[in-house]
Amino acid sequence: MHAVHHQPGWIRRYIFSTDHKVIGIQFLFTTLLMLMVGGALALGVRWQLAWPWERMPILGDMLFRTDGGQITPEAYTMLFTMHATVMIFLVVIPILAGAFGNFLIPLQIGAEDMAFPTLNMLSYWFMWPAIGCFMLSFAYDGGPAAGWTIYPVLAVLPQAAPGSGFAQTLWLFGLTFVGFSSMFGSINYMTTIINMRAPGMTLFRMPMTIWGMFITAILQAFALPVLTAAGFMMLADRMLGTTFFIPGGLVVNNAPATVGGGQPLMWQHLFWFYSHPAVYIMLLPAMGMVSDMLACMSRKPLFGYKPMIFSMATIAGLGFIVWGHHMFTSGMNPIVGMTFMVSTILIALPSAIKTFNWIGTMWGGKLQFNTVLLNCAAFVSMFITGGLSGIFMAAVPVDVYIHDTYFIVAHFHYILFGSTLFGIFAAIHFWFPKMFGRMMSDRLGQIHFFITFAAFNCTFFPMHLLGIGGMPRRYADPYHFPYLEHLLPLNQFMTYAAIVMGFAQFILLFNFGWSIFFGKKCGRNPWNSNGLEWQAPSPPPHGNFDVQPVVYHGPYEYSSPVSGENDFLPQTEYMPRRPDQSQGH
Ligand code: HEM
Ligand SMILES: [Cu+2]
Repeated sequence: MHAVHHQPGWIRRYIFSTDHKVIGIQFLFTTLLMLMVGGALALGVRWQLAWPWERMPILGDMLFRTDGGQITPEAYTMLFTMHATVMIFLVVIPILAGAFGNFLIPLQIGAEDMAFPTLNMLSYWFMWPAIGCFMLSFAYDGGPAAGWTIYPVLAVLPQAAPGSGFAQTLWLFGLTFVGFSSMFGSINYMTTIINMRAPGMTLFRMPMTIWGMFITAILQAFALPVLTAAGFMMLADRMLGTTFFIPGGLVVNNAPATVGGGQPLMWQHLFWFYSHPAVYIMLLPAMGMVSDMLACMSRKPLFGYKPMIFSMATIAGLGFIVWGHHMFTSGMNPIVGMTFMVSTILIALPSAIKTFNWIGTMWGGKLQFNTVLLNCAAFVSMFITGGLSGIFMAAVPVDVYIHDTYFIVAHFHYILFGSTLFGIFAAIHFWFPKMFGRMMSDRLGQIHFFITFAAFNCTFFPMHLLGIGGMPRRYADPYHFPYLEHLLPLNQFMTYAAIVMGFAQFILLFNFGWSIFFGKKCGRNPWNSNGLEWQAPSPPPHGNFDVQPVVYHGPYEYSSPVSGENDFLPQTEYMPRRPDQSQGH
């Protein structure tokens, strides 16, 4: 199907490669590295909440020497700001779209590569200036500290707080670079999925992974420009003297009153107009991948394929009209609040359809109890938990009480860690054989899963209780308030669990690194799966397939009566008519 590819040099092949598989794996390595950085920052946050104002062992003397080895309140603010920044912008978004999107899209639709390979390469390389800006920002006054939501005026006026100086400017540049990276990816994914599908790969024969990536790319393309523009406006406020977000007459830190007629609230609107859709950017690809893996590991067709697609599209559409649920307590008109409340609660409907369909897929299936299935099941159950707390918060009267408490932190960790990250763990184990031609150890995978799953729930479930008990998020010392003092032991328990969870990730990294070199070699289709990617060699060569694949049916023909003694039927195999249909009645 394609001419013999010339062999480019080592640098063009592995560093500045335009091959979607190499770029995907580059994204994977980079984001796994960033996962460790983000995890370390989180442990810093947990240390402070468990043992506030105590000398931190080993690291404390290195990092906070002038403060007696203690985390300072400014440093605490920086820690949670950068933890969220790293996890959202350098781990979850790029691992889903950048790593798995890149690796899987061309393979699953039967294409040789992406539509714009050079743009694809740039999308990876724009991550590095972003990482550079974010990391460099630590060097200025201890790092940016306005939270990942960078609300004005804290984030706009350099005199507002120590971290609001040059560190915040660097943060905004970092955000701009990841924004470019994501946008390059989105354009590529949309074009590739629309234009480069193999013969026979109609839209409704595409695996759910592709649907997830496709809908995410569209979401990204519509939502991201708003954030980018808002980011430029804030940069202009900081550097060029505009006052988009700066109100007049404000006195901050005894400095002279600010001049300006801007609106700090406008930032919140623009930010959440991007960042609510962004939470689906952080979820839909994982939903897609889990749907594919669950069908394979249950040896059953995906329950309700089209409803699954339509619910994803509905979630994405509704995602654009719910941003105000982050601002219920900002003084909005109750009628507006009610509108946002209703639209938000509506999202529970398509979410529930998806949940029931995943359970329906597993129901009565021949469940293969391996690392992949376990992580997928965790994805589904943690999504239910996180979704339920979402409905609580969506109700205005409830949210007025729990807004900005640890309840919120519980909610989004159940969704982002409990579901997305477990989905990613599953995807790593599932597609690793295709990436490297070897299997990861299932035993190590299961050990990693059980420790992480137990520790995850011990760390995050109590956050619901803290929130209902009134513990605010983002306070360096909540125990300063007598009504929160009794929460200290629970916080210490959570920190122990978080430390166990952090160390358990070394099992994953070890399994990953070891298996690249010493894992059991595998053939093309170790999971007996139907997707096109399993028809290519493991790992696929440059250009992917040895013959142009032709698609005859959807990817979920598991245990079908027509598949003969195999319980699966690859998309490239012709599907004979069912015996009852051939009778002609
Ligand atoms: C049934 C679906 C969901 C509902 C009803 C829902 C509702 C909400 C509401 C009302 C808030 C704001 C609470 C407050 O700050 O007072 C919120 C916060 C949040 N949600 Fe959800 N949510 C849902 C699903 C999701 C999903 C799927 C994700 C991510 C993949 C997610 C991620 C977040 C994040 C990150 C925040 C906090 C942002 C911050 O303040 O830093 N949510 N959610
Ligand atoms: Cu939201």
